[in-house]
Amino acid sequence: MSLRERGFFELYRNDPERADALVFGRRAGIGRRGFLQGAGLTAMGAAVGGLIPFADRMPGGFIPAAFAQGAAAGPKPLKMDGKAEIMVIQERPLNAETPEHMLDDDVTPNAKYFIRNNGLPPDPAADPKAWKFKIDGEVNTPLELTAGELESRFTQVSYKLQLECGGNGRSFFSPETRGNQWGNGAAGCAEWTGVRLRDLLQAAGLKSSAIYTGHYGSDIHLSGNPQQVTISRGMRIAKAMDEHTIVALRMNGVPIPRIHGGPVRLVVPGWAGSLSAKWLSRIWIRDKEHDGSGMGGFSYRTMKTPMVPGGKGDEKDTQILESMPVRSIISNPANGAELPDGTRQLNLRGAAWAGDKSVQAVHVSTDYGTSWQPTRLSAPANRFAWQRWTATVALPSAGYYEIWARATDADGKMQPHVAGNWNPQGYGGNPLHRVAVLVKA
Ligand SMILES: Nc1nc2c(c(=O)[nH]1)N[C@H]1C(S)=C(S)[C@@H](COP(=O)(O)O)O[C@H]1N2
Ligand SMILES: [Mo]
Repeated sequence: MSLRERGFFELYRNDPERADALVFGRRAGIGRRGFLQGAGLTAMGAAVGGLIPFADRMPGGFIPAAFAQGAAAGPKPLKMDGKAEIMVIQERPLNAETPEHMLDDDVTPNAKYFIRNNGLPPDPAADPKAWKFKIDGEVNTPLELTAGELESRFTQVSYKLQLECGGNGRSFFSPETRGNQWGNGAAGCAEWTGVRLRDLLQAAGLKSSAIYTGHYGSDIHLSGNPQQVTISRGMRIAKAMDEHTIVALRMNGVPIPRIHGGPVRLVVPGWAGSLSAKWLSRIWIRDKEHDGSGMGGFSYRTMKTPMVPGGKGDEKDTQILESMPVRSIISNPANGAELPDGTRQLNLRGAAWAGDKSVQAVHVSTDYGTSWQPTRLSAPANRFAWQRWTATVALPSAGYYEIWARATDADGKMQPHVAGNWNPQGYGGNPLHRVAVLVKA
């Protein structure tokens, strides 16, 4: 990469508005962007490494995907036994995301699964089968069970379940919000095996006062203080009774790896990942909305009415984030892929999911959203599994392209072009996914 090109990347990273003005030109005082042409087109072409066949369709005010991702400083590959080199975005607590192109498997292998910790994992269990967990509160008979009893005394079920962090997509918000700056990769779809929470709640006998759950894990607060709870979220009883909400013992056929919450964790598919308590030690059945750590303030909440982006916001105008919004990813090719000269067709693969809902369509565009074509979208392996899609697109000549993917859920809701409904902690950011590719001349 030449100095000039690097300068351009840096300019986009450090001062996207100025880069944008340089490339697209801006008439003084009007703030309206022209089309990419003249010196701007040359500079952009040099920076992205080729012609831009659909330059005239590039929308105003956006950072080319080639600069928006990958070029960012920061993420380092994870080095951990049993894990692939996913991207570390925070070391303590450990948080790591799976780049979209590493989510290309129908079922996400344990090695590639994202990691989200609020505290420090507990010491490895000396005897995993002796791991204890209890259900108490608004039940007739509190249960105390070991992992071994969960396996031997209750029916085991297996489902492929999509799970994503409530903050997945946070980095797409502008202005930046508090929290881990995830792309789309704080998500995965593994096969989980365990006991339906419903079966356990029926065994304990719910009182009529039971309306909410509260979840506790045995991880350690960053302060080291054993009295302090890292995170304790809960859900309405209806979600707890869904047949896909499970107290899991196995992940993709093996005992759940420690970093993913083994020996026992909850899996609450489709809702914010924080409900899926790892190292599960207790489920407290409540007679009111749970008030544990992560239930108040702006935590895991979105705005009821739009607020000024970057403003303070009013906590009373928030609602709990439950089902996650529709999202699609392109898992092949990777952002920044270079394709051999003469390439005129490109096979795409990806995944899409939509919280409690199914996805009815995924569309792709190669011309900045001017035209869209439908993809071949598979049915989910079971409810709450993500759906895989494939498509073949034509690339009319050599040059720089962006592939955009946009999913539509069963209710007709689509991913927006930019993250909407800004909220102080950045939940629910689900803009369409873009990858840059370069067809060599
Ligand atoms: N005990 C405990 N459970 C937890 C967390 C945690 O910090 N402690 N993080 C939650 C969050 S915010 C997410 S997104 C998922 C991530 O699960 P993973 O690390 O297996 O990907 O676990 C959830 N369960
Ligand atoms: Mo999360």
